[in-house]
Amino acid sequence: MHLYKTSKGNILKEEANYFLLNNDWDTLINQPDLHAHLLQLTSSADSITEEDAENLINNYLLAPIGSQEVWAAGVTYLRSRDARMEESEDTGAADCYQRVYEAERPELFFKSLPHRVAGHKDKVRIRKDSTWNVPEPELTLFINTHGNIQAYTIGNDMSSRSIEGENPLYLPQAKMYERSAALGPCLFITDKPIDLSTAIQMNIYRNGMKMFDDATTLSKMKRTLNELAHWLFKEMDFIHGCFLMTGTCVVPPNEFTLQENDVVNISINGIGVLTNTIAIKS
Ligand code: DO4
Ligand code: MG
Repeated sequence: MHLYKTSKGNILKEEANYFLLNNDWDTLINQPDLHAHLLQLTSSADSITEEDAENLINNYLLAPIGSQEVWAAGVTYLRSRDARMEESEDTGAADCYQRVYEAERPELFFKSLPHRVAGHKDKVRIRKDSTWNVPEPELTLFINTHGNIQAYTIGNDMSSRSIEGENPLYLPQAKMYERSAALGPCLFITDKPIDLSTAIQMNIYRNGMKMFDDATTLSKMKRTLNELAHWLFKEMDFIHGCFLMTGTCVVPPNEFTLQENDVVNISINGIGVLTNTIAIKS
């Protein structure tokens, strides 16, 4: 099932049926068993027409986040390890990416507070002091307060490759700035773990022309999703649960950098498409 957050209520799509749930988002999603909870709600919630639901989703959609922090994992795919090693080869820091790729402890970093997160069709930013900018398409987990993965969404971990490539200690500046994270369009809730043969795809358009298009599957990830959740929850409590981006596996060629007004579409089969337009601080 798919759960959309809108400014006029939360829309649950379960098979061909739509329901309007006027519940507080944090309470609604942070359940011990979200799938069972939502199924139970369908018996008492107001069902609405497909037309009304689509109107709300098309015109009032918000990022599917409440008070949760957004965290991210890095270097979870070989493609990401190779890209980091290339961008940092002049600074002698390349080796740290090889080591973290092989280590038991994953790279985990704080990505965003909720108020900095963009939703579907919102603008995301590139930094003015960065010369090499890319979107990172990432399967993103919603993990409840007990540390259990309850839902999936699409994430865009906007990144400055020039700043991180200059020195890995600049990672927070490469990764954390206003509108550097996007989530959406909805939460995908299933009672089974997501199928790792699921495709993740990203394309980028400039002035209507396709500049980049590539895809892979989640099965290429070196680590398991539960392993990433487990490490994040080792010494952290999340009272409303949290979101965890799981790392990128699709990287544009090294000569590519984003420009203002580029349009980035990230799709994950079964979840949907997350679209964002690139902006620069005015
Ligand atoms: O090591 C830097 C971050 C890597 C990352 O964001 C990714 O692999 O997705
Ligand atoms: Mg990333």
